[in-house]
Amino acid sequence: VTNSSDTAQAKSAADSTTYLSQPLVTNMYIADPSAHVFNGTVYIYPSHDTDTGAPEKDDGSHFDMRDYHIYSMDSIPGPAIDHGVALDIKNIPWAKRQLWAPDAAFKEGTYYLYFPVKDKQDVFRIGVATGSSPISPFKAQPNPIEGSFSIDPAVFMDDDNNAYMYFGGIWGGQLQRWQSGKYDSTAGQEPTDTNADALTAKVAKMSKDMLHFDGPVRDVVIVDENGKPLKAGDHNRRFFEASWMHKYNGKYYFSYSTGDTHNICYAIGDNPYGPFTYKGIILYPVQGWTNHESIISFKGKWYIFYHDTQLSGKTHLRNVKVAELHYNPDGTIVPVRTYTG
Ligand code: FUB
Repeated sequence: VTNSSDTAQAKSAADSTTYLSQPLVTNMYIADPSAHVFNGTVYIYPSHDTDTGAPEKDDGSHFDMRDYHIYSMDSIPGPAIDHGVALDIKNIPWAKRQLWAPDAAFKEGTYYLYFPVKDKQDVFRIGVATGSSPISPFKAQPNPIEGSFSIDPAVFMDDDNNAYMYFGGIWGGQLQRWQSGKYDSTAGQEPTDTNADALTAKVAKMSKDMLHFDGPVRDVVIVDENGKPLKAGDHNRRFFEASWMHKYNGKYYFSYSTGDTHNICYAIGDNPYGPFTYKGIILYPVQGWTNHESIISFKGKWYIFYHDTQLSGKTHLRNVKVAELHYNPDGTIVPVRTYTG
């Protein structure tokens, strides 16, 4: 027999063992948090999840987002302040639907908001919008970035002021449809030969004005401990989506989601183009199908931002969280487990 107070205590105990960190924002569903430190403040550039009734499919139709809100935090874990709508799909002239995971960058007085969205032909492209503050409202360029495709842009500003965009996502993110260099809507989700090299993320150097690609789009090659590219059948380690780049002790850490196996993994390289050697899992699976990370240093500590579905229990209505990250003396990352359900 339990009374209501016993029940409340039991629930609270279950919650604390299931979720080892709590949502930063509880009045809206947000996901895909790209965190940056600008002028000593943490800004989060997330997707804004909504339920439009779009059906749940492998092509990700149920992630049917229409605008972005930006959040700021003076300290971690918050509070996170909502700065309202920063960009609405109706103000992106070439966009049709599905405003997915964004990122932001700053250069010479201008803030850049990068975003993937399907164009009028239902093909994902990557666009850019500019503003004068980290929370701006942002004004979209009239066309997508020339030569861009697929989803999940992550723009990394190196110490020498050169910027690189990492991008791509397979399955609903359409990366597999660009293998020949031209869009092929009939391409399967992944190579059928499990011993073929896995599809992988793309990287392009950004032009000085941050609005174009400067040079070719290259593969982000991730190799195993023997120097061989990861294979298509290696679903626990191969790239799926959610690229992020951060630098630690002069090394380049490329992180990503493995999608259907739900890990956030990382690989280390000596330069922004790689190759990157696979090192392990950073964040074990959370509640919900997707996960999407960003990694920053703030006030002398390292953090990983990510999402799960604690608030809704629905895969397309997500909430953002943060956990501290720790590095071993050899530069490897201590894996984080935030969900014990
Ligand atoms: O939010 C829609 C998509 O789900 C993102 O672009 C992916 O990274 C995944 O989180």
